Amino acid sequence: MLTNKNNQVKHTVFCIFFLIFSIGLKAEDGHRLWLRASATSPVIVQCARHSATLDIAVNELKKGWQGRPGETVILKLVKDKQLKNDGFRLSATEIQANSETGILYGVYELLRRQQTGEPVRNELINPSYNLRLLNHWDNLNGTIERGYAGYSIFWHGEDSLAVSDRDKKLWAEYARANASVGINGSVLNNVNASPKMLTSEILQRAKAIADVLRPYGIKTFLAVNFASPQVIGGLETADPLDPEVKKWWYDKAKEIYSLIPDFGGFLVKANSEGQPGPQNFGRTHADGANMMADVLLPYGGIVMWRAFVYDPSDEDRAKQAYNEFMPFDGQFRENVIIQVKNGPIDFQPREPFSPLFGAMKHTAVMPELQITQEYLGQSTHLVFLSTMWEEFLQSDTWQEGEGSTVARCTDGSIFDQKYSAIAGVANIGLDANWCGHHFAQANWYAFGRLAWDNSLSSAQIADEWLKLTFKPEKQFSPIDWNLIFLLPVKQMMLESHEATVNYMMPLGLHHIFAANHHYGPGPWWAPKDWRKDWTPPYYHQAGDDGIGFDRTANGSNAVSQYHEPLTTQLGNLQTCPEAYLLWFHHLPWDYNMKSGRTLWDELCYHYDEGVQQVRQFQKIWDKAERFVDAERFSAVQKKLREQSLNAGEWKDACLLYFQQFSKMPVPYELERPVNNLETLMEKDRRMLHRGPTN
Ligand code: GCW
Repeated sequence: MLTNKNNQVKHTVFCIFFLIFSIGLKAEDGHRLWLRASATSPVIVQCARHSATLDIAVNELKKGWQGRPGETVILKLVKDKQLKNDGFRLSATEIQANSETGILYGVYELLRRQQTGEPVRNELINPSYNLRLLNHWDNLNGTIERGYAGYSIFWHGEDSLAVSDRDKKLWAEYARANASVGINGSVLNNVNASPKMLTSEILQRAKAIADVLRPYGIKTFLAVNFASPQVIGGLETADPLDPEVKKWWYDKAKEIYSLIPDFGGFLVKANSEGQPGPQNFGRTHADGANMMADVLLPYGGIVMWRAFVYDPSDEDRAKQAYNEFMPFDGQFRENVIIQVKNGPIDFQPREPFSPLFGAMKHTAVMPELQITQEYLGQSTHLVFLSTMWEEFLQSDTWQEGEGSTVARCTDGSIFDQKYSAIAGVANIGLDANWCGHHFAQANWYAFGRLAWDNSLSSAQIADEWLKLTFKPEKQFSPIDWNLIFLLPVKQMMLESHEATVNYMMPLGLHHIFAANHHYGPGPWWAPKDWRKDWTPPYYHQAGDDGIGFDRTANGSNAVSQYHEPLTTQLGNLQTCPEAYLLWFHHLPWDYNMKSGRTLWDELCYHYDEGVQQVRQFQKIWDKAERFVDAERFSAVQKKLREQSLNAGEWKDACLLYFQQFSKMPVPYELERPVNNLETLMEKDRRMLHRGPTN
């Protein structure tokens, strides 16, 4: 009897426990991003004024307050010279700012601290960059160039321009997520811009989007096609010095500002990969950018002119943007910013920084990062990009002596520039979880946090994001949560970029993707009639004599575009970091590495290490199962399995292909290849029709 009763009690306890457990882990589709927390106690908010932005700030505090119950929080607009733009002063009970958006950012900061347990002291917090922008490569037909998370949240087709409540709800959620990490601008369409973007019908929809984004402090920008005056304006030319062309842009700007009074400006991809530009009319990049800048100036608008230009010439692609833009340094208007990709080629898994950073001393330069993982496993591979961006931002250009990091060269600390900015190519689409992979949300988050504070560490960002995104709503043993979830999963995130570099292109290898999908390996891919600079052999230069692109003085001399001591350091085998070795040097297969191994063996070790790292990630994730709701757990688990499989394919494809030249064995202590080269090449051939590599 007693035993029965005991059993019953045990059973009831178990049921209650089970109930709490399963409630705590209710399925999540990831739509709430890092904004899952809700208030645990009441708060009184004092704010002297009402406005759309301030009302959002007050509501956020009430909805998310986790501080002392019944506390009074004061939101105060001030005139404080120490505060830059959207900066704010923060204490546990008061936020002061010069602008309403500053107040909003202060509120999100305070709530984040409460949720992550970070202390709040009396602090003054200013953003690193004035403009912190997302670039959406969204086409008007709803597709997204290099998008891996479904269709566009902004555009559903040119015959589908009416704005629905669903659209508005989603745009508001998007704006809120951006504001919560400090992003304050969105370019709504692809840099490969349709001229139709500037037609009056499409601009109406842009206005509707801008109206939803505005209260969250987000300015709207548009990517424009340089030939628009010809294509939609019916003019005979788009020559930037032609008076009629100028007038066309002048009238267009007037129309845009009548719809969107706080419109931010234009983003332009000109004379790049087939896009029209001033050079089509015998004019220069400066002529083109300045004409647009003059048109936007009266309204306070800016032009972001991209430096991503290269031709199929004999010149090393890595040198071309520098060659093209340096002669114009100092010739651009004050409201032009040259937008430069982090590396000199194209968002590769690892690149040295572009030599344009710091070198253009009389022109504002802004970094362009790629949040969408075009070359980093798209929405299948778990790759936390923050470490890569941190490495880039902290790279020393030496342009104004030691410590002239890319961060300091672009945020106004070193060069006096009216506008400072940073852009990230968005990874956002209509998928329920916005980014395709639950962990890809961390890259959106990290971009915003680094744009706000370019000195943050990736460890800090990962820590915040994991707590906000995964902390179970029900209490678990904090020790277990820390030891089994937070610490190992954070470690996994921090290692994930290096792991990907290892299994894709270690030691400075780059652009060895098959065809145009930019997903799987294709070191062999080189159709005879194709542009050489769009084929992997152009980049890896593998042959019987060795591997790597010689960019020393004996080769393309790209090293000369860097400031000393970098030119010497990168050009010298003793001092060139091994992470960039094959970016700058062509070396024999038996070259002696620092480890004592031959170059060939070292390559094998890196590829193998990458595969082992992903296997380790799988274990970490599987162990963390009880701390994650079933829906997100299994989605990530499945993607990790695929990543593991792909990592193995990368390793086998590259090693078996390169082995044809090295003629050396994969070190016997390493696992043997499990895929045949022919099978992998055949897999790639089936994807060929997708188009060119670029
Ligand atoms: O790397 C290339 C991408 C293109 C992209 C281009 C660019 C928008 O493959 O899809 O076009 O970069 O940045 O302009």
